[in-house]
Amino acid sequence: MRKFTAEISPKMDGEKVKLCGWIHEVRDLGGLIFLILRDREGFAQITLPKKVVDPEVFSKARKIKRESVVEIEGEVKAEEKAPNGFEIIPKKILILNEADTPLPLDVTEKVPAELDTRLDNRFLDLRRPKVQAVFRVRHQVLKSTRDFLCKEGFIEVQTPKIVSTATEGGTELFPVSYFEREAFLNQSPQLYKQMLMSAGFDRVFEIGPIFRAEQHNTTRHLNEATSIDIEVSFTDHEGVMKVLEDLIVYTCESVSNECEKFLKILNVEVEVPEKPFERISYDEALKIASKKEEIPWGEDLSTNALKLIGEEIGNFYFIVDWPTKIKPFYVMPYEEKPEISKSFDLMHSWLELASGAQRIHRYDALVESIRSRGLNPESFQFYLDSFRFGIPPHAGWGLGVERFLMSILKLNNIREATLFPRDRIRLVP
Ligand code: AMO
Repeated sequence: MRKFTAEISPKMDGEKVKLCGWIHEVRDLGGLIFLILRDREGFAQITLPKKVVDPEVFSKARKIKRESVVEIEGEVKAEEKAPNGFEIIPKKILILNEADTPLPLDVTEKVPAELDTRLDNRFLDLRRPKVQAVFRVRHQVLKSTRDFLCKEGFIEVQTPKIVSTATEGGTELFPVSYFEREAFLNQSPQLYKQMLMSAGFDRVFEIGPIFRAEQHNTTRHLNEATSIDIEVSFTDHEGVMKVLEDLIVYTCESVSNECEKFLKILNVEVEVPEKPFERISYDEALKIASKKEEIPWGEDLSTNALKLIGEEIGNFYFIVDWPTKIKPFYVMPYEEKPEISKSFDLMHSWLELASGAQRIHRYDALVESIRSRGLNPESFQFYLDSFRFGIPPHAGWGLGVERFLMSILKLNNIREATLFPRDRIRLVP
């Protein structure tokens, strides 16, 4: 019997309905009270003319505190002047939970708040339709990702988050105490998704948390992020770049078609990019950057350099063929030119959204590569063993969900794309 506000229309004039939600606003005009009820899907105006409604209901409405949770039963009345063309004349108002005063944050957004105050009171901040809209789009991004990858024959997996080794370099690790040993929170499902190639899964994906002890507090780094990871057997970097391109286009289309209401609230349009995405090599990227900044070959591209490249290339594009020494140990070097690797980053303007590569699949070469990074192959034995008894050539990538949302929704800060962000200073809520 309970309906969402969005399920009610002026055509239902005269029908009895039950609505549940929060009291967004109270407007008391003496002989007439308007309550604005908010639920997940929108708003409804509850109109109480003193002469028409039950006196007990009227006096209850007068005392309701904003953001209290209520259940309202009443009759739909088509009313041109009301938002969405209808109002509800209540027969019964039940206060299910009364809100305290004063509210630490104004849900109606009439009083603006700083991001920190918003995040401190995130449960209230998330009640704001504009904030909630981000997470409705996030839901659609993840749903369409699953749909797409399942359709392409990928198997969804979950790998351990408590692990014994680093994968993406040793400095960004969160240690945890694991009984009498030290363990870490996983930086990436990298080693496990590769082991599943040895296990014969052929094509896997995982959507899960990655943990990075990033020291710098930036608008594009989180300490706990969500990554969409894939790994594919019997293919190379080109093969998985195509999967990534197809996924981005599929997801943008799906968000653009299914999230119209939320995109309107956010006042953004999601552009569906054209395939294939432009590819520039690391060397070409350096050349563009050199107009402003001389970056020695073999060093990472600075944010300023990426901004310049982003301006020139724009939208979605790949930077390919990175120097082997600045990529992780598992990345496959070109046979004929081992100083560069079969690796790529997917960019949106200046923001890195994903990185991936073909992997080294020969045991000896992998041990050598681990050593060359100053790491001890013994710590990786559980992983290395899976390369000794038959592993296909394989490739994969990891795509940051929050970064992807940031780019399509044009958000200024990655924290806006996370329910409860973890950063250098924030551990609660
Ligand atoms: P990489 O370390 O580039 O690659 O991570 C992949 C993607 O994850 C996102 N990401 C982050 N997002 C927010 N805050 C962070 N601190 C953060 N760190 C990473 C980014 C990034 O592009 N194992 C490889 C992937 C692979 O080769 O399969 C990896 O983890 O969007």
